[in-house]
Amino acid sequence: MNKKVLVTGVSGHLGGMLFRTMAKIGYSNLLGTDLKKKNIEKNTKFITADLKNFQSILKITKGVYAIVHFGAIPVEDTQKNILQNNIIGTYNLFEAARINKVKRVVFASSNHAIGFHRRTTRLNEFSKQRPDSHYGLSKAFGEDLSRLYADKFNIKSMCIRIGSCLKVPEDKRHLSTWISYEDLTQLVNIGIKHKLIHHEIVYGVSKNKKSWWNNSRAYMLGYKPKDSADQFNVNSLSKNEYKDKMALLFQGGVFTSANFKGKIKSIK
Ligand code: 15L
Repeated sequence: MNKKVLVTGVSGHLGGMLFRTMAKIGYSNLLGTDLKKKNIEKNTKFITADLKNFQSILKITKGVYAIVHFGAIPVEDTQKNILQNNIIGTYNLFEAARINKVKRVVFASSNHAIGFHRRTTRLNEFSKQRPDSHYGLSKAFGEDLSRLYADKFNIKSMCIRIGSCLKVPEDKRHLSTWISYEDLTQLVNIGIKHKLIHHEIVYGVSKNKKSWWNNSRAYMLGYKPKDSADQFNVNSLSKNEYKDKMALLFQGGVFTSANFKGKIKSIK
């Protein structure tokens, strides 16, 4: 594709990975952005910008066809930091996209938007959001914001509720939540190119037997995961999370038990 695609958060783990893999699968007009330039290969286009600064986002979204939005704090943080970086940052991005007539956004949502669902509940694209943290709440907000901008302004979007995107699974929870770099790249590519997308929620997960998510909507859109957590040796995976009994009950794991003051029994 030679239309201009902006990737936010390219100095980070997944934004950086996508910036590299998308160039390899034929995106010839990529622009990367982040707060600081880190691990960016030579001969790639990069502009330093702060998502909190609307004017600078307005500038870098000019002439852009699609945005792959991975620029955010990727874990739990203070309410203030999440509000500024993830919520206001995402709002600025969509508003700039509307003004500059960007056609598509692929939004990096997270399993933490649905983290307070129990591990025994199988979810699909219609399942209720149940954020497990300020971070998860910012992802739920991004999903709703993108739905508003799709319905009201016809900016097509795909929200990927990413499980655990790592080179290899590292603990037992990842047997359910893991997604490989290649499979995530495939989903992002569908989000940019699929003709029938309006607003989509899909799960960013490989073909894991133990997955908690019915990802049939992603399959309908053509997703064919190549990898599976099943291929890894369970015995070599870290069992550390098993010290936290509450985390074991809920899909969001340790994000649910951190600072928990509620009643586990009441969370059905
Ligand atoms: C996420 O959304 C985080 O960005 C990542 O650091 C992991 O915690 C992942 O979810 C996960 O749930 O494994």
